[in-house]
Amino acid sequence: MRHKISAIKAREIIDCRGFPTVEVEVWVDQAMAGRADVPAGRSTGKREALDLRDGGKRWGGQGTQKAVRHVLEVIQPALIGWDPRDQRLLDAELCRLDGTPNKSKLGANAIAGVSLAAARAGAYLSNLPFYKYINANAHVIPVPLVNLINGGKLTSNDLEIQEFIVMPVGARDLLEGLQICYEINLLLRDLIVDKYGKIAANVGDEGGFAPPMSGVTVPMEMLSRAVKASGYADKIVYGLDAAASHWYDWDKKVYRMEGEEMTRDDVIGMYQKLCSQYPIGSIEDPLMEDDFEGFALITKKLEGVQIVGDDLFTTNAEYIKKGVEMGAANAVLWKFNQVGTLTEALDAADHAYRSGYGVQVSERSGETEDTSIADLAVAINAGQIKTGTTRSERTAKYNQLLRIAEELGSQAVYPGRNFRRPI
Ligand code: 2PG
Ligand code: MG
Repeated sequence: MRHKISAIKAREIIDCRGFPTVEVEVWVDQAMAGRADVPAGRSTGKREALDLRDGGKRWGGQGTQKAVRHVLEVIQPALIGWDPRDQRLLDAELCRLDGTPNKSKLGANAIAGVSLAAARAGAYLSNLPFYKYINANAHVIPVPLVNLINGGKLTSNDLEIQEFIVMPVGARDLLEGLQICYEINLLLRDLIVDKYGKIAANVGDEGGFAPPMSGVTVPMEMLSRAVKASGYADKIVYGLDAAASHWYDWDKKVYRMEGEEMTRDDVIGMYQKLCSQYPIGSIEDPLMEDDFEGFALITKKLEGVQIVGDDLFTTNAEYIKKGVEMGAANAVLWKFNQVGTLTEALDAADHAYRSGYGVQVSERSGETEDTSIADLAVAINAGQIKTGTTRSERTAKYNQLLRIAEELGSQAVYPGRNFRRPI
């Protein structure tokens, strides 16, 4: 039986940073069938689809009234009568209505909201949990990447590297993995308070501590002291999101850390040293976003380490193809709103898997209480998810994963050390 979209509603809601964002509802037969909130980045890649903001005085220019209007006045009339389960067709229509390569006419936030809300409506109409609606073979519960120390654009400290992460790869399951990470987090808090005073234990945008640190030596040392004290050293590996585009000096074409200028070789050398000192399992955006060649070089040099492209690939199959051809990185950071529609994001994941690349599902630094990415991570059997530390817009995703794990029961697989190739 076909179901028809009878209305699409959209409104401004507030994200975890106090900025507006778009919420969309897809209505079928006069009842709400699917709702989705659109997250927003701050440490964004320049090839991302455009997150349309109003400009002007209201809300510091960050308003999303234009995007909301585009949903109501352009997208809604075009999609009334469509079956929300025709996801590929519907997403293609969204791209056609926009007509620009980066969704700058309607706004990727307008488009992503409709695309995801339609998928959620499809699950509801099919009477299936969201992850199962996307994939009947969904069974991998991802390893969490919990970023215990935040820097870069996500904080107000001077730490260049954006995220210092622990990955509980030796845990039995997700719950034990989370227990390990949060026990380490409590010990880390004591170390930070001891050294910098209690004011330094405030947290950044993704709920990790944001102490007055810089460089790599001090944060890695402190994190590893907390790990040792926890007794879980053999159960974790470390991860980094360097977000290197944001400490790259675009005019002088050098990297800048703790006041020192660094060449690409210096930066690669720094990672090599770190990897010889600590068990590092994953490094995201180790170099700036245009340096595909540098990514190929570091992927070769740091054999065995997952090199993830976030700003490099922006969840876009076209850039992933380029990366694969050059051997740049060996994993893709997966944020559906970077590309704009669910179909394009699922295609990007498929392309990554077929090329032997891993896929790491990720939150944005501006999130809401929408937990769809937890379901999507299981749906695409990604094997890994990065969704922050404390604060409910982050923990909501872990909590949803715990529910899914319970529902899947003995079918659930926690991939542990195989997070990059879970199946
Ligand atoms: C990143 C993310 C989230 P943003 O760089 O990976 O962790 O930041 O959402 O600001 O792009
Ligand atoms: Mg990143």
